[in-house]
Amino acid sequence: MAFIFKRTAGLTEKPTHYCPGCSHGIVHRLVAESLEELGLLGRTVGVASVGCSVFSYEYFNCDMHQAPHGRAPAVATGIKRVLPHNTVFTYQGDGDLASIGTAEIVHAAHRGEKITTIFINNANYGMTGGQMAPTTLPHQKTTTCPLGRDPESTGMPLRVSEMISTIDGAAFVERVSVDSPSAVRNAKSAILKAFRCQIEGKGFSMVEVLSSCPTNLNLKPSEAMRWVRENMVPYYPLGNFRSPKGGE
Ligand SMILES: Cc1ncc(C[n+]2csc(CCOP(=O)(O)OP(=O)(O)O)c2C)c(N)n1
Ligand code: SF4
Repeated sequence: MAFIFKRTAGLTEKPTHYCPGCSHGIVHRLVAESLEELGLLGRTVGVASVGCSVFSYEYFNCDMHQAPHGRAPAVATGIKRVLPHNTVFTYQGDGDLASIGTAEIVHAAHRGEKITTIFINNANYGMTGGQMAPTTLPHQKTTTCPLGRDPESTGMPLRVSEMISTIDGAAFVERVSVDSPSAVRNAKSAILKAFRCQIEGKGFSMVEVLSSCPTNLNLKPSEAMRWVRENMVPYYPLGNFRSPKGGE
């Protein structure tokens, strides 16, 4: 009988701790499949950050490092400079990357570090109980803005991909979603391109993934996916913001 589905060698057999319907599991699978398909597993170092994905160092089947809050791009920079022939990636949530780690991601991109960042934008701080993040939508209710985010006092949500794509050292920047099968296929394609960009030495690459956090949205998994599609995608347009000159 022909195999139509199998585990990816890019993930360990440890069951993940993510809530049912959380996008972290989907994105882990896409990153792991990409590393496996590109033959990179034996020479990849991933950097886990702080947040719900903190234990990703136990899930990816490659060497992993753990960085303090927001510092993953700085840690990845050191690893890549010491091991330039290895593939190095960071896996960061929006609380981690777009809040305390804003300086790290901006300057890693600015320096053109040849690393890849997988940025999970789920519009809240998932792990610590669903507080407002820089990416929380206007009027979205969270535990720290129970009446809804007020742009008057907190500003508008930060569009990280647009910001990073203005930086010359950023070679590849794309925003994807995982709210439907076709969106998942596009997300995989972007992640493959980002890793290829790194292998070809073209500069910093980042894929932002619009993601669902059903637990803190207080929605069923399917409703949370619809919420991403109907509320996040209009504010955070999907698409490629930057690709290396002369092809991807
Ligand atoms: C230095 C430091 N500051 C704050 C925290 C608390 N903290 C842990 S996880 C987290 C938010 C992470 O949220 P996010 O990056 O959005 O990831 P998610 O959990 O949503 O996947 C915060 C604020 C911490 N652990 N360390
Ligand atoms: S709290 Fe949200 S981000 Fe964290 S594992 Fe649960 S669904 Fe995922």
